[in-house]
Amino acid sequence: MDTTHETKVSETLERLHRADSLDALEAVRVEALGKKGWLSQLMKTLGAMDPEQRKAEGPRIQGLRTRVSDAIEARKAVLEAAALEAQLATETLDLTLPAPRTPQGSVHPVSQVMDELAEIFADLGFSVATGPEIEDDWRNFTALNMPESHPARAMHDTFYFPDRDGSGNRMLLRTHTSPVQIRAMKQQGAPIRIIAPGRVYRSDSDATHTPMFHQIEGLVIDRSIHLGHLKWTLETFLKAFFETEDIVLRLRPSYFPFTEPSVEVDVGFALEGGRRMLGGSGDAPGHGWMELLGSGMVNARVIEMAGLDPAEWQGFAFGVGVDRLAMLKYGMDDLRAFFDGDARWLSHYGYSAFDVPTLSGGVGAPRGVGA
Ligand code: 2U9
Repeated sequence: MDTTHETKVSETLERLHRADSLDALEAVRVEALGKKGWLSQLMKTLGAMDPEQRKAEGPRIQGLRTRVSDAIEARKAVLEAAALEAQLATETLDLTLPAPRTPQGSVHPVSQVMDELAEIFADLGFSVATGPEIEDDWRNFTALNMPESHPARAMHDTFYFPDRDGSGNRMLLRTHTSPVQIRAMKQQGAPIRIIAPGRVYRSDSDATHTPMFHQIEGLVIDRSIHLGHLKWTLETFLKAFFETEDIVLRLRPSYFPFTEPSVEVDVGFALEGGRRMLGGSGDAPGHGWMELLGSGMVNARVIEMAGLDPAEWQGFAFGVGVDRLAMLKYGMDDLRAFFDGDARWLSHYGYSAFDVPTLSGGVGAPRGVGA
């Protein structure tokens, strides 16, 4: 046994025992096991020995190394535990400090208005129906009394797919949500009371038209439904939506292929400081009428094509742009901004998911409406 090496090991173990910080420990480790450390140098001498000598010396030197490195690890564990203890004893956590701010999303005005509408119509006994945005020609046009040659198809210019339906017509992006009502009538029959909210598409683009926009359509089919029911329903809905009793409607004769008679609905407003404020008759001095939505009694041919007997069943339908309703209620003036995804616009016009809801689910309507 080489007593010099044993002495070195004892010395190293002694110094390790005295090392009172991780830095001090590291210094001892480097002196023994660092590149130039005495134990590393000793290990190197093994390479220069002849095989017989190496066989005798190898296990001994390796044993020294193991004793030293085990002792280093053991001391390191003790010092690390002590360092953690010390840190825990001195560090405190102030739970009263404000939490760091995390970016917060908001509810898009279209989603907000959709929710409000679903709630208002739920109170009137309507359920929500949905359907695909890619439709066939029959459900989007023909079943709504717009056969292939019908001129009204031109107003619904849309986006077509190369894929064809069973009749050889190209599939298309729906131009209104009406195909949803056709599906519902065929599946559920009558009576029926539904709203169909969703995205619709037309080849149109300017400040008030985007190629994709949102619609909500309503459909009531029952026995003995008449225009009076339509007028009451629309009036009740608009009063709840705009959160005011002062809503005056004007029903104007119009034409849609899917309704007969067809009625366009205007709402009275007052001009106050250049802003349109809903309320009052549009015929009063300083007032005007603003077109809001389209509606009518469902055309008997549509009822028939949906598989119901028009002698037994009749009803009313209406359609309105959800984006337009949002603009009017919340005062935005450019429809395109709705779909730009600009975070600044969204944080200005978006709604907190935690806002206290009003009766309609809205967050309190400013009475001024967009130009
Ligand atoms: C069925 C039968 C009839 C839905 C109707 C309108 C009138 C209408 C426009 C409002 C603004 C479209 O978003 S808009 O550009 N809609 O004027 N929509 S009646 O009539 C239907 C729907 C389904 C089965």
